[in-house]
Amino acid sequence: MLYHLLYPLHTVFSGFNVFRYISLRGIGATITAFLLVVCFAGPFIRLLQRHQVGQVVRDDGPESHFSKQGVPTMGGVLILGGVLAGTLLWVDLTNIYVWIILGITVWYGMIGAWDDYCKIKKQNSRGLSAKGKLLLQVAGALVAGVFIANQPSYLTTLTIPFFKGFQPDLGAFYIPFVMFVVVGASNAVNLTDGLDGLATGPTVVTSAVYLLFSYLAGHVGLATYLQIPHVAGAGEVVIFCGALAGASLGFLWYNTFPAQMFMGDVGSLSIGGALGTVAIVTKQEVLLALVGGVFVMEAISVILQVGYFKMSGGKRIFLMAPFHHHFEKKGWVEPKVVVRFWIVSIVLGLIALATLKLR
Ligand code: 57M
Repeated sequence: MLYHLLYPLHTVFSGFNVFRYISLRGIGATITAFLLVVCFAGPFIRLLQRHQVGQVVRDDGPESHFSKQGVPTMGGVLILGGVLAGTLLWVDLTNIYVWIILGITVWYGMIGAWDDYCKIKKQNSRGLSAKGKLLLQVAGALVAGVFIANQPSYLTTLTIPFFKGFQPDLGAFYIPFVMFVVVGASNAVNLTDGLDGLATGPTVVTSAVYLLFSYLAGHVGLATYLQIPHVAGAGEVVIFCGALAGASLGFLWYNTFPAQMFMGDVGSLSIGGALGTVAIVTKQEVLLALVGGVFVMEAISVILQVGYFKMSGGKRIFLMAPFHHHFEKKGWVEPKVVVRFWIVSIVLGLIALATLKLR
């Protein structure tokens, strides 16, 4: 909004020329989202407590989690508020990619909020049916995929890290691929969000890395120099990534151990859907598996555990899945598991950035 209100006034006051710069608006969105979440978190937590919006903890999990019963949840509403406010205040509102990303973020947030509401209402950890949730996620990703693939200058090729020359064109199969990435990322973040700050930390890292990817993809000179796909208009996604990083940092202030608030499915599903869509828009789809390696590792641990559990008649590969519970069962205290997963996330983010030059 500020871009439309103040930049045109640069002819009157040259200082407003700065609102043209994506870098400045990205920093503005980050700080705006961070401050909004931090300032409103206290009243929001009290609101959740007043309305008994408290976590229902599964009885088959680690004993250390039983004390978490009743912790205010659905803090993801606050994250979404910060992301929307930060983005809409600083972005070029005519950018279609940002609206597609916001659309997925809100749609997946609504799915998660419904799931959270069902869990709280029924006072059990089941919520929406897995099939129902998946169907709604797939439908949203399909719409986003069709919109993205039909943008005039958008290429349906795949960017493979380390291989500059090899960019296979998926054609019509790009849309199912988009659905796989967006729905997969959403559920991977959802599974990861099982310890205080565990999903929030890698969200900040992934948002920051994709903030840079957005800037590079949207800049024709830099994209050409780095030999990565140029996506006209992707530069505005910097503002969204900044708002997501800022809002997540603000939420982490209250979600770090011992958490005063959980994000709920409203937060985890929307964050994952948003990151998946950003990866598609910036044409760094495959690299999301590296940058978001913690999310991928958690999801794979569940797939392997459940698959082996069923095939072997009840045997387990890990002490418990997702992977973070395995370390809890090994006796690691919760903050140790979380901070070590953050460290892995940061290292993976740095390796992903290095691939820009290692091609
Ligand atoms: C998402 N939700 C947390 C909170 C958060 C197939 C199976 C692996 C599915 C999986 C599952 O149900 N995942 C759901 C994980 C839950 O967190 C809530 O959910 C939101 C995110 N979706 O925002 O509202 C619990 O996680 C803890 N938590 C924190 N701090 C946070 O900041 O401590 C969350 C956020 C919260 C709280 O205790 O209640 C969750 O874990 O349910 N199931 C599991 O993950 C279960 N694993 C399992 O069943 N493994 C079996 C299977 C694979 C055969 C096995 O390995 O043998 C574990 N999760 C729990 N108890 N809580 C174990 C049972």
